[in-house]
Amino acid sequence: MHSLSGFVFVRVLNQDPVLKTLTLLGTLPLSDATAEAGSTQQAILLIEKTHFAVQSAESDITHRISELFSTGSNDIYHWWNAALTSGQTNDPDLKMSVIFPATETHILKYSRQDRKMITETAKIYRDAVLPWIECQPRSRIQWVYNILDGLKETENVLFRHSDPDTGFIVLPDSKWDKRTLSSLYLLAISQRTDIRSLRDLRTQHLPLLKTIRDKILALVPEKFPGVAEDEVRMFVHYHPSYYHFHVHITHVSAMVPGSTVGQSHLLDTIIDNIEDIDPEYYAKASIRYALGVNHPVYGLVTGKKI
Ligand code: M7G
Repeated sequence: MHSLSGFVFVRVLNQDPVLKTLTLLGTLPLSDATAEAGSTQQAILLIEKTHFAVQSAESDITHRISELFSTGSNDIYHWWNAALTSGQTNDPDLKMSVIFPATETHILKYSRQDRKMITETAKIYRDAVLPWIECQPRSRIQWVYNILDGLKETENVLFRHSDPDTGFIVLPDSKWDKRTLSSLYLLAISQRTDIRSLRDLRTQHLPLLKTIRDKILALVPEKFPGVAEDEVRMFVHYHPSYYHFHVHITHVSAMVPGSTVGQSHLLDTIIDNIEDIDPEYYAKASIRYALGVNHPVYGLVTGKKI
């Protein structure tokens, strides 16, 4: 997909004035040769206003302001709105992601919804949640296999450790703009296909978890001078959106949308819980987490229908 021509707006799914994001639902024409002429499918457009490029005396942002609209002033204080001249590839105005064709699961995930704190006991996990996870189609994590098999995003791979047990690949998360270090966001994706989530982690996985931790702490300051070892944060989501084991790696000061206290588990704490507290910690624990009420697991855990 190379263009948005033919995008037909349907509705706003979500927006956030603090994060400066807008999520639109629409349709796009199918370009597939087998598709009927004029047929369309649903598309989700995630739009975010970008952070400013690195500033210098020769090319600070004021060089790109084409118009100023005064909105008022008082004594020495002056307020304006401004319009920018057309963008450049090294200083884009928007970061956009398109999901096309988008499934109903994507639409539910990206729609504005209430989030609730709920408790998943080990029994609820075994009886209701695990069977649901096992039914998730493999196609939902096709993008992960594309990365692991070297079919997609190969130019972005920062590190590959090949080993059947402890192997993983590190690359930028699609959320990152790939330039703002204070919002650095990478992913470490395990080569193993048998760890669905935090709940599966046991003593046998400690070498994997520790290898990820140690290699990342060395890798990030080397690849991104300006980010120190003690500014690297590593965590796992429970529930994740994709049930293939991966670790989120961010700058400690990065604001991570959706990644709240109720969803993120620090990698070091996970290692400590398994190593020093109980090898079966994550099989036994009641886990309390935040979940959007559209998520199917919300209904499975609470018994409530939305
Ligand atoms: P998660 O914890 O499973 O779900 O993380 P979350 O979306 O609720 O955080 C999956 C992570 O993979 C997210 O941070 C996504 O931004 C990132 N991601 C998703 N996709 C589809 C891609 C992709 O195709 N490429 C890359 N590089 N990252 C992706």
